[in-house]
Amino acid sequence: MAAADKIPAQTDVAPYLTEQRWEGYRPEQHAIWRTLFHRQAALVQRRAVPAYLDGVAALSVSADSIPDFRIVNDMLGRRTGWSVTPVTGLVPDDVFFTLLASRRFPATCFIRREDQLDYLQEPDVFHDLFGHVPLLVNPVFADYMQAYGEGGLKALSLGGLGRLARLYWYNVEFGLIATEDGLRIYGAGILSSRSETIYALEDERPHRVGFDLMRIMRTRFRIDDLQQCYFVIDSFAQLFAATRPDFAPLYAALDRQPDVEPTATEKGDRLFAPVAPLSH
Ligand code: HBI
Ligand code: FE
Repeated sequence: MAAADKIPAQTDVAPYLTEQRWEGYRPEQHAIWRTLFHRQAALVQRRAVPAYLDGVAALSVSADSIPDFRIVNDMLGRRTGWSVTPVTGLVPDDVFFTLLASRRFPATCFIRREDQLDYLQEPDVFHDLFGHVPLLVNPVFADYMQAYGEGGLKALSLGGLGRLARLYWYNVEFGLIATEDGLRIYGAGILSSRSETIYALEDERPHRVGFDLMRIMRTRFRIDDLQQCYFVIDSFAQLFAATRPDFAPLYAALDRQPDVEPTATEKGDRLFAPVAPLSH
């Protein structure tokens, strides 16, 4: 991604920023957070990458209440210089990338309703704070996310946005990582979903393919169901190193290669077996 020499005219992020107004949450809303937190914390304990669990502990994101961004930011700022920036909802791509490039993570403030505990297509505060923010405590991942924002701004001017969105999807949202204790989860879309946390690691159906940058950028994805394909990195350092070079020649090369369906495998794929079912 790198070399942010073609950043487009300054994007105005201000219209999309909002305030969290933590005092305005109702008790029922904190209760929804608590329910989500309790059931998910138990599941991810043995399934998430240790760096993620370290982040949860460091930020004192807990079951007690919806996190107060001011308190999270105090801690996060001291660790890696990132901050959680409250936004109105899904923001346009240029706004999203501009915020990431300046180490601000756009987070939604609303929490899902009681009848949406298991599934929600748009990001809410549980997805953003429980799923995404803990890994921003990790220095390598923190730098990767900033580089992704810079690469995104560049992709906008190179027609590479669709490719780069796939990279985000298959890593930041739905990534798996091979650790010495076996496969673990680091993608926020998985970590904030009860059914996908179990399915992504333990189900026989989805493919689990070893990280390959070009393979990822050729692979389509669906946003309305459990994934049919996951990609497995060896380390955050591997991810960061692989995405450091200039992507312009890669986008050009990809225009001459066919897309891959998420249900398909290819010659050369390094496939991982699911992990043995965990009791809880
Ligand atoms: N906005 N709030 C928010 N959260 C996202 O994850 C997000 C977004 N806007 C755009 C966007 N993601 C995508 O374009 C990226 O996946 C590339
Ligand atoms: Fe997300």
